[in-house]
Amino acid sequence: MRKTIGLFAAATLVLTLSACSGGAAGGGGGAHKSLDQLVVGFAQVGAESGWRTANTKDIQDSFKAANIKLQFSDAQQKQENQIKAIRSYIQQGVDYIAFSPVVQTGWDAVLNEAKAANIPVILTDRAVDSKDTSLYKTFLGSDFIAEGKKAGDWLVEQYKGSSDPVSVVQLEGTTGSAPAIDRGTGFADAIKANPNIKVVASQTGDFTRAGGKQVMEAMLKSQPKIDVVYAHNDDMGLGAIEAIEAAGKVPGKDIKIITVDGVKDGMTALANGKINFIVECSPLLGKQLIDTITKLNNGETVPQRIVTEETTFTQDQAKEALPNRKY
Ligand code: GYE
Repeated sequence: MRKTIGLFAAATLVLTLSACSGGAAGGGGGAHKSLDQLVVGFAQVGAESGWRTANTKDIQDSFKAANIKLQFSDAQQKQENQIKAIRSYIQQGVDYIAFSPVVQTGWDAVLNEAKAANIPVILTDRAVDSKDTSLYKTFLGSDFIAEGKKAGDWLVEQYKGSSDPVSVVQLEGTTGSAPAIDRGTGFADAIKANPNIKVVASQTGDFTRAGGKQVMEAMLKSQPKIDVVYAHNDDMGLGAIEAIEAAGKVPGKDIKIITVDGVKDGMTALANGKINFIVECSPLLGKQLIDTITKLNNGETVPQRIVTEETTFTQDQAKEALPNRKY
């Protein structure tokens, strides 16, 4: 009898092992577990903006609703903290790792460690510039180049038919981050056929309100003429509004303001006429992340890139959208 049980146990072990290695193509280490047995480690960038706060809340709420255990860490916008968090998730042997890379470069070593441990990685919100795409299962989030382009297209449209010089100052996001690089590229591309529209100064405000205010104060002093502010997120635009008002100018009138995100404070400023145009970037990535994990866990393959759908808002559209805005 004991021998029979022993043989049965051995056969089960072989079956389990083969199920694991078979599932590695799709779901890696977690392929044979049910969702409520999974542990997912999420390494967040920080809490730098209204967007980030909404993103964190949406991810935490989505995991709760799906009954999947979430280990969450906040890197305070430092890459070394994010790498530490990812290493500790690898050590704990979590089933999946998701993270929003604060900057684009410098991830290959830690991602190779996750791969060696057979833990699938999902990039949310921001991309890495690694050539080796086998280091992550998918990248889900916005198309930041398209966002920058929408901002530039709107500006070109405003000055259509005029060749008067238009001086733009740009408040960049975190240096080296995918959204800062791509929103700059998309915008430059959209305005390049109009030599009268020029970016006269461009500096990072690190995606924070305080950063945007500080940079704007300095630019108001150093630039003889500013017609337009293009801020890579709402928070920096809101900081710029404070600086513009303190300098005795009217934001939205004396100086036009374009931002990206569409969080509540940004949309309120847009509805009140202090911002002129917002390109939406949705922070609600929780559902997509859960869907992706569910698919991988079932051994299904997922596309290498999942793009979030987004719109843009004028002042009138903001008034209309505000009452139903979730974040
Ligand atoms: O636009 C900004 C945040 O990575 C898309 O990060 C995100 C950006 C977002 O701090 O507000």
